[in-house]
Amino acid sequence: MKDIANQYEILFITGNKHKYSEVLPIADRLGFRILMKPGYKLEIQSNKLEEISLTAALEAYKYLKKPLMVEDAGLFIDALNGFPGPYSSYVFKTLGCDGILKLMTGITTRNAVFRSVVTLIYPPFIIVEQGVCPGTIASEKRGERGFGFDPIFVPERDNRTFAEMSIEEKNRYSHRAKAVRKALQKLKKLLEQISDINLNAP
Ligand code: ITT
Repeated sequence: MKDIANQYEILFITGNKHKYSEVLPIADRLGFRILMKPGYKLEIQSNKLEEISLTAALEAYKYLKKPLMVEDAGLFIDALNGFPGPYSSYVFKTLGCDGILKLMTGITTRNAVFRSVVTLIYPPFIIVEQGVCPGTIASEKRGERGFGFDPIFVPERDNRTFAEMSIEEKNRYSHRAKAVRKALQKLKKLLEQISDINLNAP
């Protein structure tokens, strides 16, 4: 089958270079060209990642009118009733990893999940996919790589934090990698399907 995805370019609406570096190899493997586009992500106040992601994608599309993707993520800590969740960006800026570790002092149940919601607009398609990465909150910061809460998050089936991993290693587990892979695979399949349709047929 012809590699249809190769012909398509998708803008990644984000101001976060780390996210872009994580998504790049996944898109590349599927034959898509992803370009980072900062400055167009509207961040609404909502307690639902799906709503934040979809609204940001639709708003960006209103201005750019080009195929694009938005990814919104958050860290949900069980013992803190899902905090910081959809407020992760603000909480990272204000409390940071140290603040979260402080809130977790003396707490032995350290389960948490990273969740990601990708909205991909490629007319006539709008694809929304989720990715979840279960794990635990470490007792101290470890590692220099990555961004955000990476130094304190240990994914299930490993004992290193995300900040101790290469991008390829983090992508084997991460919420973002799972959501982006699913969304791009679905798009590729749909593009292949519509390219088989003969629009001039009577
Ligand atoms: P955008 O421009 O794409 O919005 P952002 O960094 O603000 O970039 P999000 O709103 O999706 O991204 O994420 C909220 C915060 O959650 C983010 O700032 C990090 O602190 C944290 N976070 C999300 N994904 C993460 C990951 O893979 N590793 C570590 N922290 C992450």
